[in-house]
Amino acid sequence: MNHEISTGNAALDAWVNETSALCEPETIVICDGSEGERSRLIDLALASGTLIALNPEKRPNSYLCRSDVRDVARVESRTFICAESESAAGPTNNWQDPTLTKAALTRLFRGSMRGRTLYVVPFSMGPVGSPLSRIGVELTDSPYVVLSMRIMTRMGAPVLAALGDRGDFVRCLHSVGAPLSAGQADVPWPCNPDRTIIAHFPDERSVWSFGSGYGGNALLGKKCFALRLASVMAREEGWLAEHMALLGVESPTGERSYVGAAFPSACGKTNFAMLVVPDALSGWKVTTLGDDIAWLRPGADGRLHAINPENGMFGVAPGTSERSNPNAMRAIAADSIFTNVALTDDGDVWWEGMTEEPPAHLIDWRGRDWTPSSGTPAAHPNARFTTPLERCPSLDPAWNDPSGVPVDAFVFGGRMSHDMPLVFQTRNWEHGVYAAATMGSEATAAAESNLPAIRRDPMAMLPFCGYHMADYFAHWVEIGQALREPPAVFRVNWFRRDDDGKFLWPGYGENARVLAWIVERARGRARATETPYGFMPRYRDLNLRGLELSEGDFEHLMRIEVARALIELDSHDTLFEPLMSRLPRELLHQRYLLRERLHRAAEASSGPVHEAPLLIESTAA
Ligand code: TSX
Ligand code: MN
Repeated sequence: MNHEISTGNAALDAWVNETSALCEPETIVICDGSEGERSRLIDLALASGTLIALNPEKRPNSYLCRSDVRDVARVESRTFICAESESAAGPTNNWQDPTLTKAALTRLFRGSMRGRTLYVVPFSMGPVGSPLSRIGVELTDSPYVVLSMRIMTRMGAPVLAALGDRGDFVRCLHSVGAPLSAGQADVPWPCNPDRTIIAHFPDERSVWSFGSGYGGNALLGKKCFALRLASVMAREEGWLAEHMALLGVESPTGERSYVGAAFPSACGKTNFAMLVVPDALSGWKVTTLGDDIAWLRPGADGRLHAINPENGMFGVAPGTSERSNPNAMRAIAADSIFTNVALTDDGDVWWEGMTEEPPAHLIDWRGRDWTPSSGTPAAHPNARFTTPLERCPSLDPAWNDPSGVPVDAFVFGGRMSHDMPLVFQTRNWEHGVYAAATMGSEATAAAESNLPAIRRDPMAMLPFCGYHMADYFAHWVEIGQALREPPAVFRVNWFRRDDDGKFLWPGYGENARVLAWIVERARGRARATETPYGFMPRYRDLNLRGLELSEGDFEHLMRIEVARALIELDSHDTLFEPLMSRLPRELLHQRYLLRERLHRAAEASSGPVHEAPLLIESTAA
């Protein structure tokens, strides 16, 4: 059991040896990221049944993977922030004592890799060698994780070279937690759901993940490192690690703007990141840098500069179609891994929403025969595609630029059937932080009132912030105050409905009309009117050419009913109350100012407030 480890980095060698002594793998492989290594891993995964080769004519170089039915999503209840103190983690995180947790994990990991190979996966979050990038190493006993990390991150020998003999790295330890005894046959998806735990140690920049092989639980560069640990690093070092898509917007004059966009789950963030501009908006173009995470740092020019730390997309498959996301459909046409989707009779993949008519026969995500009358989904609702960003047809030319791109605007959105307008620009940075902090999506309508319960998800970071959410808000306020040109901040809502329940806004590619107004507005050009919520486009301020959107429907789409807005405002307290002891005064001030603006609007309007939206004319930028 003595392995000669030589990665070129003494600290890494020592950590691998220490881990090997604890987990007792049969062999150790240091991953170089080569094509040969990839094909060896695929052969291994095919032999064990972990992967199924798809029809190379339909889906070249692509594979299907079916997880254990108990291991299909992130498990927030078993995800812990093991900060020094419970208050450092804050009331929105699960906290556990770091010393006790480390001791328990050490017992769990003892012998956990028996009969398996320990893969050493060096990876860079961000372009290799960029000052905005950070290096991590994942030690894992899952070939599926290695193959996925090879898509989702820059991985292998170039990263070890960049790390050098002295470089520091984030330690990511992962085991599926299912040791093999000698001669025992493996299962396609080994895991240990009863003992799953994902523990983050922000003070030592490490994460220990046991028992799950799935997505965010196991691909530790993504949510665990690039958001939970990185948010802590970012706060200490004066930058931001955000749950944001990153996109470029090119105007008809060839001017390029960059936008960071944060949405809670099920709002179509990946679709937005890869949006195809309709013909009616000729000359405008949207390009993609990333669909999930952005790292942003103040530059010498007083602006925020962003990179996407990832190298691939790990997108939800159900609902992805030619209509909802043609660029994604082209990206996943080859070189992709599909997890928990359905298999067609001709060796291709299918999921709910991919086509209007389902195929007559499929093998479902559990490996069983399926027909449209089966009464269960053919693909798991959280089924995923894993595909390299480089396959994305709308890829932005700067996606791999080590200096990142300057961000002109932030867009925050949620899913709201009522009340929340299609778009508004916040009045200034602090107001933007307030609007981002209070964003959310509606849950099912509350029984008593006819106002739906809103699940707040500040900056879409609730499950991903590695420290106290109030300190996170304060960090946002500070970052913007130090910028000479902070990004303009917008709220959007694609999901408002009319009285018959019909969506008022066509969404999808047509969102480019809103995006065009946003970037023009960020540059001080587009016109707007002042409302209690901020600056809003009038009917004539948005390019709505070729859309059948009546002025009446537009008015409904943008309407602010003051009485309901005041109730909405009061409900922000549910979010703030547990954070109150550390909440930055700027947010309390913004809440006060918003209330004042709404009260003034109520007084100014004659007659019932719900019939009188306040639209004060203004040309101010
Ligand atoms: O992703 C979506 N986006 C963003 C796209 C860039 N979805 C899909 C749901 C979230 C996963 C949307 N659904 C969007 C949207 O903008 N808007 C809607 C609501 C909607 C649904 C169907 C229609 C219109 C709007 N149908 C017709 O107009 C025919
Ligand atoms: Mn995400």
